Amino acid sequence: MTIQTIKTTPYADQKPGTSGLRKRVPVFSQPNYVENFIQSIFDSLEGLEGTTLVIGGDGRFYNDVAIQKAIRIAAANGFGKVLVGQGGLLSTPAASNIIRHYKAFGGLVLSASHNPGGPEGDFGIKYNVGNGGPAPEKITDAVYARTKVIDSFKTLDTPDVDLSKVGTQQVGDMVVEVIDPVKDYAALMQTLFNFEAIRGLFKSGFTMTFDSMHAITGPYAKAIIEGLLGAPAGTVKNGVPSPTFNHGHPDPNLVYCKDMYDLLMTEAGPDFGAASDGDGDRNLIIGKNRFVTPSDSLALLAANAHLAPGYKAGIAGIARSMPTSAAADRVAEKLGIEMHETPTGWKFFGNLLDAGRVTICGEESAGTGSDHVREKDGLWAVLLWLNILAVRKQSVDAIVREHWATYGRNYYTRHDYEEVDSAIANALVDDLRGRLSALPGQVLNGLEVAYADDFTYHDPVDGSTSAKQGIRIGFKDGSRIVLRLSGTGTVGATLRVYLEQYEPPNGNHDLDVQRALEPLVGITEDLAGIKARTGRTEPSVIT
Ligand code: VG1
Ligand code: CO
Repeated sequence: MTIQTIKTTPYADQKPGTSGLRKRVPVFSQPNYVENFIQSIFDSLEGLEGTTLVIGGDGRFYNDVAIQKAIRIAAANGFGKVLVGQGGLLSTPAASNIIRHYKAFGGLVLSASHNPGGPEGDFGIKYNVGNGGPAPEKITDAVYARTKVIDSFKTLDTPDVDLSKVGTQQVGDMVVEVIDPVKDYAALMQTLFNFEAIRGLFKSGFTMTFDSMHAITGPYAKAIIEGLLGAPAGTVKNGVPSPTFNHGHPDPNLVYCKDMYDLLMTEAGPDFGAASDGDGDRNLIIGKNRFVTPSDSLALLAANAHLAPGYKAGIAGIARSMPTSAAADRVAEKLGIEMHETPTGWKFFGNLLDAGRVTICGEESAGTGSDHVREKDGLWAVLLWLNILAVRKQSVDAIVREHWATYGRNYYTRHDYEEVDSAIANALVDDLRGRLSALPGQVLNGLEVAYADDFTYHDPVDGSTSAKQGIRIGFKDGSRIVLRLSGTGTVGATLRVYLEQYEPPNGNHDLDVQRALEPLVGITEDLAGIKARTGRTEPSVIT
């Protein structure tokens, strides 16, 4: 086995987005495309010689090819050891845990998350640092700069490594250890939650359905929910990871989990329904007759976290991404703890979690997590919900209603316009940005604008600044419109419009969400002209 230095030429499009580099498989399959990116990551890191790297992916199409490349490049670049999930599999939160648990230098997470997979679908590569979390912008910027000038990469002349069995093998001077993807994660969950109480809940006749969407959480959910927690076999649906996600779209929302939603809205349906995405970091929560929005779920989990053993001493603070509703802010206020508003993307929570300033974080895009790892964690959110249900012995619906009666309700929706022409989307955002300074004080559709800006985040821990993180228009009554372009889409641009309206504790909590937010839709159209500019009469996805 000899280390080879192979000449290469740069690709111009390897800029990491909200969560790593995501492209269609045909793009990733171009000669040296994967090699260039991984070598650029390693070139941007200092002190990796002899250290441990974690590698795992969500099992999507091309995972098996990319993982072999990654192992060879890691060996040729001087890593001492690679820890890889059996079959090349690791959920994103499990990868984060393994990096932390084994004090690895970092990790490569191979996933395009909730994006569809397959030969024409999406693939992705993300680098996580030693705290287990996504690399901060300082590193992703350096990686991108490197991809633009890279002229060679190092690899090893060696056959594929057998990832099918747990155990240790040698690749050049590097050790490859294939590990059980589930074991350490399941152990961590048992330190956080009252498994006995949840077992009791299932014994009492409580029923649930968990949809793994043919993606990575199948083995985790089966081992934990059906295994350790004793839920009946069949509770976990679609639990075998498939390279194409069975030709589905592993995004746990009301569009792609509509059947489950419909089932939960019937008397005959189970008490509780949940799902997770391609790489297992997102969650969907539906109680009987009650869908819980991710923003509400964050607030509810924060308000009730002390009911789980891992959080019984209370939480230090809460952080949410800027477009996420302010429901959690009201909980933080009541608890008298810190509240932080960060840009979209989990990488912005890392510093706050490391500094112990926040314990629970969340995003409106179905991501919730805590300081147990440095990624959002789908199954964690489901288990915390189960723990809360087991202790409170109430239905999801009753718990949600009580919450609104205490804190008020933040009506909330997100309208996505997918695959919009990039030039049109950029012009739309630029034009609106140019008009923001004139908005405060104006009355639009009966609502007075309190502030209008393009969100800039000042990280209170390391002092770094991230500008242009999304347009926010806030109104005097607490309503809010947010507009931003997605950083995870792979075709054209995706315009996201986030709408929110606050209804106090004694207000009307039973309005239809889309109806309640109609006035804000009107204001958005007047301001941004989405229909006129894009020709779209309605959003592609409403969540
Ligand atoms: C989206 C979500 C964001 C999330 C990101 C990665 O990003 O809005 O909240 O952190 O996906 O999640 P964007 O830039 O497309 O809006 V995942 O589960 O795809 O890793
Ligand atoms: Co994901």
